[in-house]
Amino acid sequence: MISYIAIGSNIEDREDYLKKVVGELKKQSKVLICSSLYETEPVGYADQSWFLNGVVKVETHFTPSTLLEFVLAIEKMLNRVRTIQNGPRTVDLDILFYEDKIVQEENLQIPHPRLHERAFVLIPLKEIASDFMHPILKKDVSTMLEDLPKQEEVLLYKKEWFR
Ligand code: PH2
Ligand code: MG
Ligand code: MG
Repeated sequence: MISYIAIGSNIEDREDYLKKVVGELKKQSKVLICSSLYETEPVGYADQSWFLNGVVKVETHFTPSTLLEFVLAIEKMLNRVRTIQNGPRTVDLDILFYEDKIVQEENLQIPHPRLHERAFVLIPLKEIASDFMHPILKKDVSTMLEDLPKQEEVLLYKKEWFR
């Protein structure tokens, strides 16, 4: 099954944390493509450092709930401490899509409920999946980005960062 996962970090060494994330993902899934990394203005809780964000496309045999356990285990392994909601984090992994499946459970919503509001997700996602259709909104990624009224700053940081 194909899944798109958003990755982010705003505690140094951000790039190194994201490389470690991809290394961990590779242990139990096939990482098909990584987007470029972008330097992004914090959204929500503003009094924190800028993030590095990207999106990876993986092929997995996990079910959605097992994939969630797997990404939470990676966050835990890389020392994510949850204090302030939306606050600084070593690594954050958010499942954006899982095939065109819709999951509405208390601890897991797929598609990610805020992905269409976030330029820091849509810009890297567009690089690797511009035509992918949101199964609820029925819009592809390019259209969701065009329809975004206000975009936070998202600056290209590095193209080839992981092979
Ligand atoms: N993640 C959040 C809240 N705000 N802002 C940016 N720029 N990048 C993020 O990954 C991010 C955020 C919640 O997970
Ligand atoms: Mg997040
Ligand atoms: Mg998260």
